Amino acid sequence: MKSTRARFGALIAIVALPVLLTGCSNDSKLTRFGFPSPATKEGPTILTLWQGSWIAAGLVGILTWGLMIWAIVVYRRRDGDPLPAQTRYNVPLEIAYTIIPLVMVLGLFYFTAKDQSELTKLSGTQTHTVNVQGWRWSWGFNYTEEGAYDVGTPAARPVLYLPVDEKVKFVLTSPDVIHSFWIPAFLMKMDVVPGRHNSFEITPNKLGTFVGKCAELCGADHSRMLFDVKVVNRSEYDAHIAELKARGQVGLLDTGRQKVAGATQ
Ligand SMILES: [Cu+2]
Repeated sequence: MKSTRARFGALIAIVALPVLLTGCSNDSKLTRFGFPSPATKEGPTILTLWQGSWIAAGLVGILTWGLMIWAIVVYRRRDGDPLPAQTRYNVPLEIAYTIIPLVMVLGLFYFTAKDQSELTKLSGTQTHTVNVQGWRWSWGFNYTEEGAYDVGTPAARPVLYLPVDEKVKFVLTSPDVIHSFWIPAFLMKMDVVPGRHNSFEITPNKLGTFVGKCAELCGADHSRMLFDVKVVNRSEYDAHIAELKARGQVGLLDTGRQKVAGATQ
């Protein structure tokens, strides 16, 4: 019996070790459970929710698998053992395994709802507003305050410029079907729904070039709905806007697919 307990203890240690190690080491893809390093001020809130959910799930998994393996090993039928008494309809046990998962689901719901309402709140204090238009099969960006736009095609992916450390509000519109505006490094995505103006605010705080894509299967060329995001200094941003204007991309984009003048609300 003693050796069985020792083996069980070793098993738990092996299962728990990666979890404990990931909790102790520095920031890496492993400790982020596969998430990219957040490139926005809001990113750490989303990352913490993701990590917390995985750690909670891992602990529940270890406890559940541990108890199962323990029961299987310690109480296994040995040669000559009679069939044990078969128990069923244990009401306290059934109440317990109804209530415990309910509490866990409510816990996950509470933290998710709390963070989500914080992340989708519109403060109205943004410095820039970008009307993002997604259509089959590319994207257009209206820099509303600046009065300039950029537009892409699947072959020439558009580039969204954002100044670092300045809050931007995205207003998402679609003239055709549902798309989803996703910049993985921002740890945030939102559906682009025809007939709706979905919005969120974000403050990019890392310089660099990031990939953006459509995250809603929208048809044959869905996978070609790519764009780049360049988070740059303010001077570089202003220069880019001036360049768009010099190319004649002034005012609001009207691709002929929809009226966008009302998309700044
Ligand atoms: Cu799409």
